[in-house]
Amino acid sequence: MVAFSSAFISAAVAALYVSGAASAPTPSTNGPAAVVARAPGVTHTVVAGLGGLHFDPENVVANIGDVVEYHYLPMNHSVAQSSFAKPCVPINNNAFFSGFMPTPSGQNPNVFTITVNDTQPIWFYCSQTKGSHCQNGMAGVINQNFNSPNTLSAYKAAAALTGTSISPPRIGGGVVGPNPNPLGGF
Ligand SMILES: *[C@@H]1O[C@H](CO)[C@@H](O)[C@H](O)[C@H]1NC(C)=O
Ligand SMILES: *[C@@H]1O[C@H](CO)[C@@H](O)[C@H](O)[C@H]1NC(C)=O
Ligand SMILES: [Cu+2]
Repeated sequence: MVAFSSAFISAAVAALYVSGAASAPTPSTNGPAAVVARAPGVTHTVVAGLGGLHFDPENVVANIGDVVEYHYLPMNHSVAQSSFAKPCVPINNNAFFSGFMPTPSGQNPNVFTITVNDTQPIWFYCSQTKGSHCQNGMAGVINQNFNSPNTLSAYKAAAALTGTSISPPRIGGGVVGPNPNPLGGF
């Protein structure tokens, strides 16, 4: 997916460059804007269970409109949304939740995708209680505020002190769909 996205962006940028060069021999006010423009819905792949009880990457920087696509490795992970203040429990009744993705081997045939709607930090965790995944570091963040004490390491430290995890009441807040690259290795 990363390779595909990069190629796609490269193609898009090349197309902008070519069209800009063809139509604008001298710099115009439209030039810089065209270069800054990016493909909508750039996809960030996050792999649940890569390197043990871990999301990889676990600290994602995404723009509004980007998509975060969660892939699942063995054994039986989920992704759920919490607040910073209360790790390992749903942020509210509308917390996004992928459901559990039991995966005996390889990658799960499904992925869970969420759309980034704003620039606020989004905290996520695996709600698997068997093995205490969240308490053992299976947590991550999208758009951490790097000027804030609310860091991922602070979140994980607080998570480790929670007794157990709670799953959101229902799957939602994102889309469960077919894995676009189920045989891709991580
Ligand atoms: C996956 O984990 C959930 C939550 O612990 C559990 O309810 C479910 O039975 C598990 N599925 C499998 C196939 O182990
Ligand atoms: C973004 O907005 C959509 C539509 O309202 C919502 O379903 C989704 O959960 C939101 N994404 C996040 C990460 O909250
Ligand atoms: Cu897990």
